[in-house]
Amino acid sequence: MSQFKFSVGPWNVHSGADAYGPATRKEIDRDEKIRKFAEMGFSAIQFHDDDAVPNINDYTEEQIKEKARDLRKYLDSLNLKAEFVAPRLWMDPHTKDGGFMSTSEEDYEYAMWRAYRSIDIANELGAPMIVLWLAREGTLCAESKSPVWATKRLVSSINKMLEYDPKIKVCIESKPNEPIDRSICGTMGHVMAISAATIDPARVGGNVESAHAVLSGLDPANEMGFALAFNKLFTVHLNDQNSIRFDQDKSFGVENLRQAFNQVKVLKENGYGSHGEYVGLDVKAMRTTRDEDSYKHLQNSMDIFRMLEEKVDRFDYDFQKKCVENRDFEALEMYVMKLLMGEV
Ligand code: 3MF
Ligand code: MG
Repeated sequence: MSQFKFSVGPWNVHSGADAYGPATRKEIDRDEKIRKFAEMGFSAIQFHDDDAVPNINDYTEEQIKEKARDLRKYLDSLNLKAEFVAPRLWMDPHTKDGGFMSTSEEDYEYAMWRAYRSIDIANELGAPMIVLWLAREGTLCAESKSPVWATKRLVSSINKMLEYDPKIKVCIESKPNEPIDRSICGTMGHVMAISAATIDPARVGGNVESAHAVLSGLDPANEMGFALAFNKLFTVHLNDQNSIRFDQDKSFGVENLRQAFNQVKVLKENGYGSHGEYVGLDVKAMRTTRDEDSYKHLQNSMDIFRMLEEKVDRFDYDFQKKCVENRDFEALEMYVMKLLMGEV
């Protein structure tokens, strides 16, 4: 029995459209997805602000809160929690050149409006934090803005969010590139530095996405460990990624099983989840997947996580200790391989 609770976002079930071709599956209604997530055993839902309140630009602040309250009722009826709300700052024309780091004052104001509305929605849904995936924060043309100015802009924007609400936590989902060419906050190291520079570091932490770590050329388990060392791993986005190329969001563990094992291991060894953290998934179905299999990648990811959890439970720490004492890492490595292949 898994000791972890899982979360997922509505965007994890999608129609299969990509930059090179149209949809290959039917769109599924948000509430139907959420009902199915509950049935599959997820405990919480991750939301973008406009997943929670579609067409958010068309409503007043009060109307937005009212719509969020309706959604809360639906979640309650399914015994689901809301994990976080993330301002979607990459679709609207105002966010063409980023939000918090936009050089247009009007577009910056728009980004802050979305951040404040995300906090309002989180409060209505009972979610403790907002997540900032800084999609377009950085440059497409390196000379178009100063990285010093942009970094300071990120800190001051987060400070405004912390001031707006005395309880809300801000969780940065780092990513080194895509859709931006050069991002400002690429890794957990960057996130920890930004956190320390804010007015309330305890409320600013990180979301490690496995694929984003790989895109940075880093090991996802070590990124998680780094944030855990500072008590700042607020959530995770588990998935997998074949090397440094486009962001693939493959099912958890399918590309690099040992790397996935070590992610589960670092989470388990450090009591992740004991303060209400969820094991979040951020996975995409393949374009070839049929309508009837629209949720299979999510089930597979959860199943793989649980199977790896069992492997971690069986991990022989006495043997590991002996190997470390003898500096026999050949034996330790072979033991891990055998464990993963079901040979021990
Ligand atoms: C992109 C992502 C995003 C974020 C999501 C929540 C669309 O690489 O990972 O998924 O996770 O926006 O902030
Ligand atoms: Mg993600």
